[in-house]
Amino acid sequence: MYDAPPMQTAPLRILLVDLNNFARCPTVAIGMLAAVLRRDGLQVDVFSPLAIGVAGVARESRVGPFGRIDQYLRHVTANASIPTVRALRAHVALRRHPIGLDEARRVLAAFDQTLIDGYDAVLVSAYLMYREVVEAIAARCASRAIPVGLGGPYFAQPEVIDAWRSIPGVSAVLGGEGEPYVTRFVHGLVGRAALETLPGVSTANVRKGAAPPLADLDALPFADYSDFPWSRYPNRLIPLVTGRGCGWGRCTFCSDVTSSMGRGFRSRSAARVLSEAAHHAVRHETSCFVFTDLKLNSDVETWGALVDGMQRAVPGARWVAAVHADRRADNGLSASRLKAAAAAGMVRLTTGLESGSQRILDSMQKGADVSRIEAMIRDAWEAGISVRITMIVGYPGEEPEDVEASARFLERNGRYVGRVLLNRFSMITGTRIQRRLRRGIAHRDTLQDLVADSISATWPHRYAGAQARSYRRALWRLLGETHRINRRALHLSATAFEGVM
Ligand code: B12
Ligand code: SF4
Repeated sequence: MYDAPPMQTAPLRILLVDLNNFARCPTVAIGMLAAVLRRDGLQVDVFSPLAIGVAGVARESRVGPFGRIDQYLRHVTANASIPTVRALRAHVALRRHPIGLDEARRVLAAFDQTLIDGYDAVLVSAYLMYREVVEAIAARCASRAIPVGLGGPYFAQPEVIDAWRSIPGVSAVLGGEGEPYVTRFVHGLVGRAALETLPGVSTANVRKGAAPPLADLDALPFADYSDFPWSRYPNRLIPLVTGRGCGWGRCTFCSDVTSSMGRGFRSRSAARVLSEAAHHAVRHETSCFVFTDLKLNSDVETWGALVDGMQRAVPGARWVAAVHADRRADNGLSASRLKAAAAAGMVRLTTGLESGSQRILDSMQKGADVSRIEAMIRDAWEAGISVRITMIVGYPGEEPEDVEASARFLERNGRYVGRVLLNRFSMITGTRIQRRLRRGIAHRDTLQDLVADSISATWPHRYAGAQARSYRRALWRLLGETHRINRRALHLSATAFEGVM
């Protein structure tokens, strides 16, 4: 159990601002923090930009007929050696920012209206791309002498904390998972106490590392999703979390395992998760769930117990999850287990293929074999589960043959795959590859114009290998395959989850 909050006469009024704003389902972080604060007797309102019609990032929008050309131009211009081409690209990217100027104005105007209600403190949960909005919110609160506390999924790396902790008007940043500390954090903010005594809390004067990963997940209350604008979601989807972190945790590029909740694998018991599913099913009148675990088959026993218990907990449940076809003899993803998962309502899975080249998978330390991923995808398809795969191009050391191998993988398996998300490799602060690069161990020669952007935890760069004509030819082929797959209609049972994962 966690520390009890100090005694209080009248309950504090807190405004929780959701800048992870997603148009398809509620945000786990907000649901968890609201539940803990209410359990501890605080009065909480949630400010969600979606409630005023601002939808945030369109995660996976429908692919148009010219999608292949669009994707190709994005990849090629990102790696162009001519600075004007890159400047033009940056200009276009700015116009695609998740919250454009108009939306930001609407969010801030609505925020001003909300503040009139009077709050003792404002807590902001933010993805890093919302810097300007966070600054504007903090300035508005400062002018009313309302303390602001900040947290979010990527305030776990020292560079990022440094880049955010001195925003004028932000009293403190909490790095790491908030549940054990958020109530004391609020009391400290309101009482203008020395917040640095709390684990993971940094201020303009003192920088602390993120709080250690939270151990006993079963002790947490169920998330509270009552504040979300339910009428604005296309479907009633409930996010569920079984474990935090990933049972593998070694992929060099992975910034999920360097995030606030991703560090070190821990799991709730299947019984607790199933009883949370049943609770939300009644409360929100739905039977659709999105497991947000990084790898739901991390602990094979828990995964098996979820599959076995899901229909008993919520009759008619439909759900989606991410899995990793790792090298364990039993990774929980055999043909028979996948059939059982389908029977338990799993309509879609997402998995990181990353590359069709074994050489690249090994260099990423993916801990997986192309052949086994391929078999798993086919088995899932046969079981009636829609499959989404994520891939990366431009990983340091990637050659045209590797991109060709990825294209060939999709040519072989396209009919078994419902969607492909192909990302250009992004170097993220804190990942194993970035730390290695910083120590000068690898890759510097292939990454050009590399610069640190700690505000967004990225290291923008150009990949030297991508400039060769043979590489571009291979990329064009790969994009042709992804385009062909993504243009198809989705398996009917999975459409409720389209754009989520
Ligand atoms: C599931 C998930 C999603 C789901 C959303 C689920 C949901 N509705 O909640 C989907 C698939 C929709 C999604 C979409 C996107 N996501 Co996402 N997502 C995740 C994932 C895998 C898990 C999130 C989760 O369930 N967390 C569980 C909760 C408990 O953890 P938490 O969010 O970190 O919150 C805790 C702490 O951070 C802290 N905390 C958080 N806020 C605050 C505030 C205060 C005041 C305090 C004190 C503490 C605190 O306490 C919380 C409780 O412990 C994370 C990966 C990760 N490792 O975190 C990425 C992640 C959060 N996503 C990310 C991104 C970039 C996106 C997209 C923009 C991707 C894209 N380009 O399309 C979109 C944006 C969608 C949108 N907002 O419009 C990034 C954010 C990085 C950043 N720069 O900030 C992450 C970290 C992935 C990564 N490694 O890069 N995502
Ligand atoms: S299996 Fe997935 S979540 Fe786990 S470390 Fe690799 S990429 Fe990250």
